[in-house]
Amino acid sequence: MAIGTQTASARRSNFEAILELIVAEQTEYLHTLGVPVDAIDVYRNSLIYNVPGGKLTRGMSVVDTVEILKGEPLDQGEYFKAALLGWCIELLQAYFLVADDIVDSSIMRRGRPCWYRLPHVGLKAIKDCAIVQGAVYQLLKAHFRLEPYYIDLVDLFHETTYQTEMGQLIDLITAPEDKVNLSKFSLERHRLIVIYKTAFYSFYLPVACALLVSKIPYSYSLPSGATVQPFDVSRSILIPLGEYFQIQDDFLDFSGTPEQIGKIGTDIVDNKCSWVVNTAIRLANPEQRKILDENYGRKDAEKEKVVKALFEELKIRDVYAEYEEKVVSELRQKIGEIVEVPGGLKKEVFNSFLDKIYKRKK
Ligand code: DMA
Ligand code: MG
Ligand code: MG
Ligand code: MG
Repeated sequence: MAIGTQTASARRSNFEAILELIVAEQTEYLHTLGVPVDAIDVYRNSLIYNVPGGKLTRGMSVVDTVEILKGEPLDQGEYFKAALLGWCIELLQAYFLVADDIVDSSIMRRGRPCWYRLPHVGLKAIKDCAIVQGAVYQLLKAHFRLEPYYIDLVDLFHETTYQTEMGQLIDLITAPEDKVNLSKFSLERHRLIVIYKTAFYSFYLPVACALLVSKIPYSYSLPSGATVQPFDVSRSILIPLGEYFQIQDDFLDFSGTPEQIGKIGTDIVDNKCSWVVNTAIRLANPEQRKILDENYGRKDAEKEKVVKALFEELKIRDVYAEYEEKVVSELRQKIGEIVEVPGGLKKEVFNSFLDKIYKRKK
């Protein structure tokens, strides 16, 4: 079947079918190690609860990117490898989220109680997220250890984990939920948090996995004689793209209606170090800053209204629209500079991400 002719829901169910194979394979593997059936059951339940059920955009973008790079439909083996790497990213994310929910004292995730809040789980969730993280490397080893790029894959997952957890740390110390201190906030700080906490694992990691499994070389020459470093080029586009994506998310949390975004924005009451409040901090005069200091991050609907009104007064919507046009034109420019040669990077890899998120309303 040609690229793009499958419906979105067929693509999703093909991808989901691979998780079933992964769970079955893991179960079988643990059997051969002599792990008792009751322990395997506990493990399997934590996988089933925490890994599927998200948007799967990160995982599926590995498959999309491998397809774009190849320029024709993948055979079964190629599809399996790409999808498996996609699921490794989803497993890594499950690990991040289970731990994040404990640290953030969150109540719900994906419309259900957070894993650690189930009565039979509690802080045993820490063990479960450590096992899920271990499963990533077990899967990489089982399926890629004979590939020349195996160590690069392992290194990529390790490095991305380090970056993401560092982002989590900066986020936590900048915006603790119980202590409002806007003097710690700034657009620069926001940028750092977003890049480390989100952009590396959500945008760069899927494409870097796709480049590795597609055996795109680390460096190649163009007819002009110039040298291209495709991983660096990808990073230079995907990190700002990931930043843009998170800024959209922050903006929608303030501007979107619940019907539109499918959730109720809570960033103001939760004291989030979001792009919106940081932009407001930059624009506010001393009086307006005082209003922010006294009303932001409080569990109080009236105070939330005051903050929202101030955001409108500061014309955050216009600032956002301007920002969006500027960042998108810079990204299009960078993507346009890619020179395509057979076996190398393609503009479509990045345009497909950008097309999916430009002016998104949810
Ligand atoms: C979640 O960040 C972070 C990672 C690395 C998965 P968050 O706490 O800002 O997001 P959420 O609101 O989803 O808990
Ligand atoms: Mg959280
Ligand atoms: Mg968090
Ligand atoms: Mg948000």
